[in-house]
Amino acid sequence: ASGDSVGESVNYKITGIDPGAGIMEATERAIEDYGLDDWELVSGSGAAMTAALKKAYDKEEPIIVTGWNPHWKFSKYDLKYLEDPKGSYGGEEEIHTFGRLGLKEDKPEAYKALEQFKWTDEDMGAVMVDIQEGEKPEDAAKKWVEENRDKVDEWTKGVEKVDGDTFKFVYVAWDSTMASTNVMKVVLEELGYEVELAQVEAGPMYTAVADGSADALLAGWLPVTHKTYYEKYGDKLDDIGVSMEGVKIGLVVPTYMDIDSIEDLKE
Ligand code: PBE
Repeated sequence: ASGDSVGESVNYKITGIDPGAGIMEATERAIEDYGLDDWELVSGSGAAMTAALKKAYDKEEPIIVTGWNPHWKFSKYDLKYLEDPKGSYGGEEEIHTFGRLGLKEDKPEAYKALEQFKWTDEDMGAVMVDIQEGEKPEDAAKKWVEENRDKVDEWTKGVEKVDGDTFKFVYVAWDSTMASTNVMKVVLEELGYEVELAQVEAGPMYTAVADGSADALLAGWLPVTHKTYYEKYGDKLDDIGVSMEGVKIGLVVPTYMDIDSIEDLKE
């Protein structure tokens, strides 16, 4: 109701995602940096966050979520990032592909495809929207690959086919990561690999590649989002390449909310 502070209107809650996500650490930092002592970051999952967002949005109620690009929610709802003058969330980031040490020697063909894998927010968005609308992740990925042969051909340029070698990706159930991991699964399968996807939490995703129990992960957000993971495991990872530039994290609200900056949460 009018007259209430933003904090009161959302019970001083920020709707977060899974506790291991880098955006959760960044949000705890924002709470510190901006002196939001009364505020609480509530953890859950990517799916619970988007469900809460939809529920609030349909009733035009206030809500503050941890958000990131690429994400289908920006095509479905009118949303805005809160300005972050203190830079708690960093700036534009890149998504890195990390492989286990020794991958280049053991699976040079898959390695080369991963090295050449690079796409855009718009590309990934098409896969994400199909998944969000109910298509199976693997079917949405196959459809994208069929419709974007020119791009896939760039990734597989000069890559020889293999005969049934295995390849294991670890991933977290973040919408963006599900899209990329399923697309690369399809691409490596076309090259002759038998590809396994293992869904885990963020910490185990990094440890699996660092200890060699998985071959690669496609969700290395740097320099800020996964800074802590990278400091811990970086020397046991092969930084294979950057699959996307200009990605971003922050606090996101519907445009009907009358605030613009994280600083407005103090009032
Ligand atoms: N995300 C999506 C992840 C990385 C990919 C922004 C939710 C995070 O660790 O916060």
